[in-house]
Amino acid sequence: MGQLVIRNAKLDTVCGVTSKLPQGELPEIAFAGKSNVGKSSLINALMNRKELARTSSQPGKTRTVNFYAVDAFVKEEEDERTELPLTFVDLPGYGYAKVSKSESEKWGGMIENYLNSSKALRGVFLLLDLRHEPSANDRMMYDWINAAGFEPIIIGTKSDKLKRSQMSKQISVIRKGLGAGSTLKVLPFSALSKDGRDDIYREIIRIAST
Ligand SMILES: Nc1nc2c(ncn2[C@@H]2O[C@H](COP(=O)(O)OP(=O)(O)OP(=O)(O)O)[C@@H](O)[C@H]2O)c(=O)[nH]1
Ligand SMILES: [Mg+2]
Repeated sequence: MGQLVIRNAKLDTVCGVTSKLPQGELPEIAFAGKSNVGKSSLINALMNRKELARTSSQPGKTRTVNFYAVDAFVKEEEDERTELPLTFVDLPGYGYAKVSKSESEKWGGMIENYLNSSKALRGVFLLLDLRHEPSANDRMMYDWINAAGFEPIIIGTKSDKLKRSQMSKQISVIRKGLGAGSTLKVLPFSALSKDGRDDIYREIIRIAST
């Protein structure tokens, strides 16, 4: 399989609770997960940009659905190229305690509506902190993704905070917590070291080319 090369990326559309979702034609890859899990950091790492997606030590930073236009191609063997323009979708983080219940319900509605109504959505990555057991909200998001007809791919974030020897145990903890079997993909990733990025690029090529 070829290698994904991202030439350029820019923030294209920002949707609040009341905005109409864009009707883009390019394949959309969405990133979901609780607040502070590392969605924006992952998207920056994938786009090779330090701060295109805003990150913060303060949770609840991304309160909108942000669409990034990604100019990419797949570098095949023999130096051949296949253009693969994409849209990355940074979903608002859930489970942030300081947000009122009514506001977090609005976000939930926005995420669920997006998952069920986007015609261009091809795949959803669900980010979970590799160190922790999935929460009730994580399980709900996992169920929403499945219910919308997508096979979630889990990214276990902040892998730099774990010893390599602890990783496979944590992958089992995550699968068990979600009630999933060994076929569920769980990819460890670190935004600090970029470890695991190539595996995610490979999944993106697979998702976007089918
Ligand atoms: N050590 C470590 N820290 C990380 C990693 N990824 C993200 N962080 C840190 O975790 C915090 C939250 O990261 P964000 O990328 O803003 O998280 P988010 O999921 O976009 O959060 P919301 O926008 O609130 O939903 C920041 O302080 C990041 O620097 C990682 O792989 N390793
Ligand atoms: Mg964010």
